[in-house]
Amino acid sequence: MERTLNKELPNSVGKSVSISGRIEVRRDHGKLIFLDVRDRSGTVQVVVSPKAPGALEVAKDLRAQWVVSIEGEVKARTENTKGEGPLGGVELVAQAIQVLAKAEELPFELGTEVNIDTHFDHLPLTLRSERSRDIFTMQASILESYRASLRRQEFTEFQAPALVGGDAEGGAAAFKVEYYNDKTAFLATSPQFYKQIMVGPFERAFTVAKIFRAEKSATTRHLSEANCIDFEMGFIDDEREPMHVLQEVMRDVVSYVSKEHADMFARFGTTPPLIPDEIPVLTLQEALKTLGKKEAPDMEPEDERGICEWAKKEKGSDFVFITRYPTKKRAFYTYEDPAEAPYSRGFDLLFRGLEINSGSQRIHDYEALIARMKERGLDPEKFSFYLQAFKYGLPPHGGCSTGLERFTARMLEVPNVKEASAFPRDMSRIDTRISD
Ligand code: AMO
Repeated sequence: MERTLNKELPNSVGKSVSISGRIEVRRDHGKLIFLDVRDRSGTVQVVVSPKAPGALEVAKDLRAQWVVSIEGEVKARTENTKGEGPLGGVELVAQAIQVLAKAEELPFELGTEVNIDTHFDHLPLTLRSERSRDIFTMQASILESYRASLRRQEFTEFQAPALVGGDAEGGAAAFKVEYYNDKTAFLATSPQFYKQIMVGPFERAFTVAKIFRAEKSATTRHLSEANCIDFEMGFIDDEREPMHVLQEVMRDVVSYVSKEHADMFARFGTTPPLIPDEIPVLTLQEALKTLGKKEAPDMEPEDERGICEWAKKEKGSDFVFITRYPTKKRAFYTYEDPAEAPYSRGFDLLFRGLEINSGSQRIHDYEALIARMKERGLDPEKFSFYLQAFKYGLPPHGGCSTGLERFTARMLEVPNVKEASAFPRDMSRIDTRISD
């Protein structure tokens, strides 16, 4: 019999159908066995009774996570036996059960809270939990709406390389890779150079890129491999223009996920983010002053949390921009207007206590860029490929990068960014633990 998806069962009352899915729970009630069977469209209750002795015999062996096909008749449940969820109004009375895959006894009940390392050790299993499904459904929605917003704003998507000849950030630690002819290559720390080059052909370009960071940071904010959504745009006057595009993206994403995933926000005990008409913008020194702190070249994680609390309370915003970081604290390609020195045209976007995006206006003048490289002790010869973009003329431009895992984690107020990476890599793990 052809497969019917669980979501179709409310339209199939009285009919005989075949469903396929995974057993979430088996409950024994006297002579009856109840199964909760999940497929991609939802979970439905199956009743197995002695009226179908063959099915009952199979059902006695079934356990959580077994994969089955079940034929039976769809019945409406009465008002006082209705279950939870959108399919709680119907059940399938089993006539025959076929086992497609058995599962060994689980190391713990799925959905119960386990230590985060135990969760990561068992990802092929734990990713099946409702919590993980929610996180990665949310992530997919964020990415989809982020892309749609950039396309609407006339950006063209391109694919950036993951294998590169050097480190684009001139400072971030890179992973080395053995390349041909004894050449060392690196895993990209950022698609930075490539998105700037793509301003040449497209004026407005974006990419969803893997970034690899070898910093020895064992925190709840750092992954060794992350996904970033990077855009770059030409013909700007200053950093306010990419900030404005980013603000529109954030508004589009928030609007989409608020509409699509109200139930998820509730399950995670949070609410859709607040985003006012204009996201508040503070210079670094204004932010520190607001927090009652002395002048400093950067913000500590506790300052990021503090200023986000302020923005929420005083400005009704879960987002806040911080601008005017000292030029020397930013990447070498960051533009500094002489009138604004020693502060640069870089910015960060903080969201619910964490930096999720970083960007700037860039140096677009060839000679000025070479001068800045030399100032930083970087050899322009090593950047000759990238420098061609400037040698042959690039308009004033700027852009930024959002960390997808950080954005997802803060969207659902998940405390550890690693939980928002389906297969997290960090100092102690590539799928399995590197060492104990
Ligand atoms: P930056 O290094 O700030 O800027 O990275 C941009 C964004 O990427 C995310 N991110 C990370 N997420 C998880 N783990 C990490 N180790 C990690 N490192 C970075 C953060 C961060 O805000 N080229 C510039 C961007 C630009 O100027 O356009 C850059 O790479 O969310």
